[in-house]
Amino acid sequence: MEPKRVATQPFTDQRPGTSGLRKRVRVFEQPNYLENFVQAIFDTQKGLAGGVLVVGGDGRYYNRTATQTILRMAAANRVAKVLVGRGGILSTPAASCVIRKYRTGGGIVLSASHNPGGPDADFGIKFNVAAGGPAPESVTEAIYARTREIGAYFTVDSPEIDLDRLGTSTLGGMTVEVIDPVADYADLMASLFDFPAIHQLFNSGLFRMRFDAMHAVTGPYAIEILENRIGAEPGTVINGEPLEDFGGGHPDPNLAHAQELVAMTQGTDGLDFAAASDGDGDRNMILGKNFFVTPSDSLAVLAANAHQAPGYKDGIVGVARSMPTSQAADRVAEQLGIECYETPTGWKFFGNLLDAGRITLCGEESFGTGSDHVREKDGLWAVLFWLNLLAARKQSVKDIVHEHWRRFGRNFYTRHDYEGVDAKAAADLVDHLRILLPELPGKRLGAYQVEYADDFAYVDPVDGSRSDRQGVRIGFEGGSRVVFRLSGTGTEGATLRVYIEAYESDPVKHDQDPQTALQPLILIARELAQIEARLGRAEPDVIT
Ligand code: VG1
Ligand code: CO
Repeated sequence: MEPKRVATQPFTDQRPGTSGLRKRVRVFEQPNYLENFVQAIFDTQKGLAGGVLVVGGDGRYYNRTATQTILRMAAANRVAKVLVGRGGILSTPAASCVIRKYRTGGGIVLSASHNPGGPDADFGIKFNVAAGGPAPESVTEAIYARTREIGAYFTVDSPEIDLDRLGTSTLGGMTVEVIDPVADYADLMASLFDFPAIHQLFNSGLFRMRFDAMHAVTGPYAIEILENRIGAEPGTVINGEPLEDFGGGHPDPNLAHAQELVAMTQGTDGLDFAAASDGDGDRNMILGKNFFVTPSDSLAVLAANAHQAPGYKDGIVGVARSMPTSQAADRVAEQLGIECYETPTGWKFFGNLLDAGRITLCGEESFGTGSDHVREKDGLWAVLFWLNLLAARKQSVKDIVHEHWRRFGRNFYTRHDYEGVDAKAAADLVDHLRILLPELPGKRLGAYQVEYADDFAYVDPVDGSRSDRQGVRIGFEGGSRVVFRLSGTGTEGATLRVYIEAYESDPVKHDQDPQTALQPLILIARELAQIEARLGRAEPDVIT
């Protein structure tokens, strides 16, 4: 089976965003579109030839087609072996786990994460490096540069590989091993958390929980881990059957898109614990009875309590958070006397810090939390960590968080998203803010005194690489902040994200609703950015 060279023309729009290349399925279905991007990976990542590659995705529409295409191209590009999840499935954290465990050369992950799926919705592809994490900017930029000049791709003529049967077959000179997508990941979780203690909690008769897989990839993972291995009652996992279109839903675990689950936690009969994950399994939402844990707080609580889980019993060496994430984790790091890093948005920026052993835990405000166990954020991991805490501390979610606030103070936090706005108007809005920046320090905005105002730039402390223009931030005296940035994961128009944070040390005030507590800052942010005038939107589409 000789490699076949197919002539192609470059596409101009294949620059990866915050997390890989995400486009409408219709865009990926154009002849050569997927092939060009995949060939650009092989052309730039020379080490893949002769090595082992992991392939898998979140199971959305086009996952299987793309998997077959990638397998043929991998064979033509002289990859020695591909490990592929059964059915073409691997959650994003499971892909990272497999890449690392079998010391492979990297992986290709097929996902558009929390974006809807289906023939009229979104698809995505990204390359993860041998350490298991999303490729750093230097690599994604090299892949993009290659897509701009590509003239041919390589494939083989072959029948489809049977992706549904575990075991090994060959494709040209390449070995294809279809692996159980859940087993390695489930074993890793069992090594980190106290499954027997969680089992006892489940069996106490005093604890009711649900995990909402949102008809996305985590269903089989959650059923295996929570129900089969730990012994939660059958039916604990809801919407557990993965569907190519996620049942028509928006597989984004937040207060706007997981309302069914939120409702189950409310009232006197509400569940004690509920959690959800996103399309590709790397996000998490944590809910207690009548209580929502803000992701930024979740990171801080896990950092403060990490030693309670067996996998972290010796404590943590440092934490990192993305810039727009609240500073709650910083306060924990300060008390623990460990390093705290502030990185740009996107998991790829945590990779070097994790590899260098400078941090153990990291997280983002966008429902992403993780640790050095893999190199992706990890939804079920966060859920198990919380269950482990609940079992160890024998307290409710709400009590754990309130106690945390009493000890460290509360960072009130919210994110307001203006979705699908005009891309030019959104870019102009950010430019307008950039122009304002130099005059802001020292100024009074309402009751707040501006301490600093900048466009966040990050110099990676490990390799010295620099990333500019990562978001406009305006910091006020006392630790309050507003941050503005444009989304890098959308596929239509632009999305403006406004992040608002205020610190409150007085426990008497900790019970306020964040939207109320933050109202003055919300208004300042809207006015400063001229949001309504520029975007024609009086209110955000999504509040998290
Ligand atoms: C969003 C989030 C970001 C996250 C990224 C990928 O990016 O804000 O924190 O890392 O999605 O998450 P953006 O550029 O749209 O703000 V997911 O679950 O794709 O893997
Ligand atoms: Co995701």
